[in-house]
Amino acid sequence: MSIIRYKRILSTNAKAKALAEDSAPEWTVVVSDIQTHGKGRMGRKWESHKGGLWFSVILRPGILARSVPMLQFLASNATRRAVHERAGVQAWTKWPNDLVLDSGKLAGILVESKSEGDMVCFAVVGIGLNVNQRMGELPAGATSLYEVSRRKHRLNDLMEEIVQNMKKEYRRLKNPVEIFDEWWRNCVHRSRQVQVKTRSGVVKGMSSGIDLDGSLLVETGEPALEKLVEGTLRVLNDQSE
Ligand code: BT5
Repeated sequence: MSIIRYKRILSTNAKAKALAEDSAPEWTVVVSDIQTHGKGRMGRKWESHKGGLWFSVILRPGILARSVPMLQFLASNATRRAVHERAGVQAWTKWPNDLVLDSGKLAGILVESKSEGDMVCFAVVGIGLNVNQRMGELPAGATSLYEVSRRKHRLNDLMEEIVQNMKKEYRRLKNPVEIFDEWWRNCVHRSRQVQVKTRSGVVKGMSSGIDLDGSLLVETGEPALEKLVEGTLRVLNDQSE
């Protein structure tokens, strides 16, 4: 694994994409102390002050373009396990790309890729993990490892563990059922009532599973099952919400 380190950068994903276009090998990692234009999904901003772990990994997985969402689930599993093993914190996965604790959003993942025909040329897996920031340094609705464990963690150890876990998970891409199973077993909204805002409206119902293409299955009763390919999810506390 070759690691390229910055003190400050616009976005590690943007840099990793440029390097991948320039033939950088698989498992090249770009990491920065600060991102000035950290990216979330759908043009959202990712706040990336000092104290968090902001990095991107270049992959050349040789998979079909339609299988790219799998990488998001693979990276979530790898990050969840590293956080447990290295920091002793038990986080939950949340569809489609978050790790959460009771106190808020701990991490977000942004996968960007380039395809030729049906096949992926490269994918960049960007991981943002709130580590040593204190409450006042975090955006609303966010939490950090420091906030739950009350101790500082080494960013580099966490990053190396996440990348090692991704490497271990990599061969599962041929049998993604295992990736989705692990993700679903640790999902915060498994069989719970949820509300999902999608581009075409709001869907409410019981979150009942993940399809092999990464879609969320929601039992609404009208029709019985909706399959959502994108959206922003909120877990409802009870059926009356
Ligand atoms: C994500 O988007 O959760 C994907 C975030 C990926 C960030 C990594 S950092 C390394 C790499 N380089 C990049 O430029 N990006 C990747 P999304 O699901 O759209 O969530 C974005 C929303 O999360 C924002 O609209 C805020 O509400 C919230 N948010 C922003 N910064 C946050 C933070 N540090 N912690 C928790 N929540 C945050």
